[in-house]
Amino acid sequence: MSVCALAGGVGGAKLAAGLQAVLEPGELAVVVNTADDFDLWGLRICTDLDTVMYTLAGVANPETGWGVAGDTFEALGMLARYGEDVWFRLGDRDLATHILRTERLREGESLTNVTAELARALGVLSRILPMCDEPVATKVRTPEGVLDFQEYFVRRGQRDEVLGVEFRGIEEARIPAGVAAALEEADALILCPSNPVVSIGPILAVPGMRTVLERLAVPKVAVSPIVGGRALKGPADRMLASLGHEVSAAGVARMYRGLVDGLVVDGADGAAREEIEGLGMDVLVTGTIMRSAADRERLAREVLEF
Ligand code: GDP
Ligand code: FO1
Ligand code: CA
Repeated sequence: MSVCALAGGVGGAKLAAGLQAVLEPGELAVVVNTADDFDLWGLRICTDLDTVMYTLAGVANPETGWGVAGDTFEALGMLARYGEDVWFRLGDRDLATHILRTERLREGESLTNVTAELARALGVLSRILPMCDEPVATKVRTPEGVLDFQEYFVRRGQRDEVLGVEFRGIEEARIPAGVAAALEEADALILCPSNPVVSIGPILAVPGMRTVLERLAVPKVAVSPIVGGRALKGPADRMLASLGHEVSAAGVARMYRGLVDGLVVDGADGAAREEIEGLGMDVLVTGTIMRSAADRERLAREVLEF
């Protein structure tokens, strides 16, 4: 069974890891948000791609969900000695990924090919596919002005109210051949529990993507990242609220209406079943909080069955 999943970083990667564990090698393709990508010290950093790659390779830092397990920060310490502001925590092992990726991109290789090369070397048995090969950059409009995504997310700790988001460069983005092929082959489409605005949002905003996905004649299921009216981590709840969406599983259902046939919601949101079914979606109510590898696999199995 071929499965195509759409994912951002930490939340998406967890379900992707569960799917990879319960499927046969090669059956999973993960289309990943690249609008968080940015340049730092001359290096191209692709946070969501790396989070998915490290998680699927089993080397992600279990405490943070991002970065490499057991990483050290010697290079960062040296940069600090040179007087650099080291607000973005790049580990020594993680730096190797950025160094190699940057070199390959500079040689003219596509992000799709570079990512495949890195993932293969780490032993990843799934396809990790950037949503596009063109650079796209999320800009966050706040009362303090327009911020680069990582400026908003990491440097300022998501403290600013989000008045709007823009995916700069998205008009030039094209659906890569590898993504088109993965979607064509897929027997099911799964939207992971990722931030609907800044993780799934950019993927759907690649020109033509939403239409292609809407027309896919396979079962399509999303897992709600909102549990009991809150995000488990990060600013998704406040972001939905300030952008005028309802902060609930039903609010997520409305955002994905016409795109998915089913929504998986947490036990805490069981009362929303009728409202969501009223939007024309099937509902699966189950435990969706993934704390352990066993949780990820159990949820992945239930999602596939659903
Ligand atoms: P990021 O790119 O690292 O911010 O990660 P994503 O966009 O992929 O995921 C962020 C979202 O994942 C947040 O809205 C969280 O509420 C959600 N999330 C994280 N862990 C879980 C989980 O175990 N279960 C569910 N249902 N949602 C989760
Ligand atoms: N997130 C942080 O909150 N602080 C960091 O210093 C940080 C460093 C970092 C380095 C590499 C990487 O791949 C991810 C990193 N993240 C960090 C996570 C990441 O930037 C965010 O979780 C996502 O981009 C938001 O979706
Ligand atoms: Ca992200």
